[in-house]
Amino acid sequence: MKRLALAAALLAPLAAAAQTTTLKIVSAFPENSFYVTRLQTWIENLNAEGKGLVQLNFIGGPKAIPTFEVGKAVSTGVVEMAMSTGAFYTNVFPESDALKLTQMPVAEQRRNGAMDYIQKVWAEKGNMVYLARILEYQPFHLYLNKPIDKPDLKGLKIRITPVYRDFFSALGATVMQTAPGEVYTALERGVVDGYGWPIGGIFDNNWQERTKFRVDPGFYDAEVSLIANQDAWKKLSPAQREFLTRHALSLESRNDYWKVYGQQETERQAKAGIKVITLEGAQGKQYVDQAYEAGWAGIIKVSPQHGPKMRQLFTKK
Ligand code: 173
Repeated sequence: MKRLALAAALLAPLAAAAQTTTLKIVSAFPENSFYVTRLQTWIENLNAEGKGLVQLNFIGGPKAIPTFEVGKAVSTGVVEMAMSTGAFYTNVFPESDALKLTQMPVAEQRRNGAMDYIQKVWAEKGNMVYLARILEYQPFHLYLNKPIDKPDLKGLKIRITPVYRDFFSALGATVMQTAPGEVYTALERGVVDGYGWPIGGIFDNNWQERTKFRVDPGFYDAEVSLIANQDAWKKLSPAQREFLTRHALSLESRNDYWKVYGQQETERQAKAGIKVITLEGAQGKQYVDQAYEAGWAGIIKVSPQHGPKMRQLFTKK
């Protein structure tokens, strides 16, 4: 009996160590972006607390896996986790781009059934576990180097991702898709006259040097999320899943931070000399309405199956 107890005592730490699972995580946003800084802080805390249970190994950004390949890598299990936005993995399933159209905080999405629906679609069509939305309260804007006086982009070349394609095309723009990592060069070479991006983040890669105007109002709500490969997730123990979920939800619960960040970035843009072109009153409202109309038309066209239900769940009543 004594000897058995001793053997068990000796083996226990080994067994615990053997249970530690290390998951690879990548970012679809550039290495030097603020989103990644925040992600890395989160990973460090998680790893400190998760010793003996689960560890995250941050592989890197688009240099490790190109922006528009990250979704496929998660879906197939090349990496177990990622920080991305849905617009970057429409090549896995087109509904991924619909999260930009949510009109209520993610906390409310977790109450009204929207999150259940998101998790179902992400699992069925992406082989993904949708863990947490870690960016909200960040409207997208159109940034320009040529002035406009009405919502008409005819003759302008605009850098896009799927987020902006339907809307900017509807406004008459010629659109060109690039990953965030290629925006500076496109502006520098004059390949584009402007770009879409949220209110925050243009300083991360010095785009302010190549930006003259921001168009207000903003539209939609930028989304960045933590996603995981579903097979890898199922292989984790309940304790590991609970731990990761708790940490992901903890980050999600701190999204109010982005409201402050949005204000700071707005001021920073003004100080950097970026002029605001405001579409006033009815014209501004029409611009935003058109954004949602064009956005939903695009989603429903590629997903008659889920688009209408998503629209119902994501739209403010
Ligand atoms: O690259 C983009 O403009 C884009 O689609 C996006 C989405 C969410 C946050 C930041 C950028």
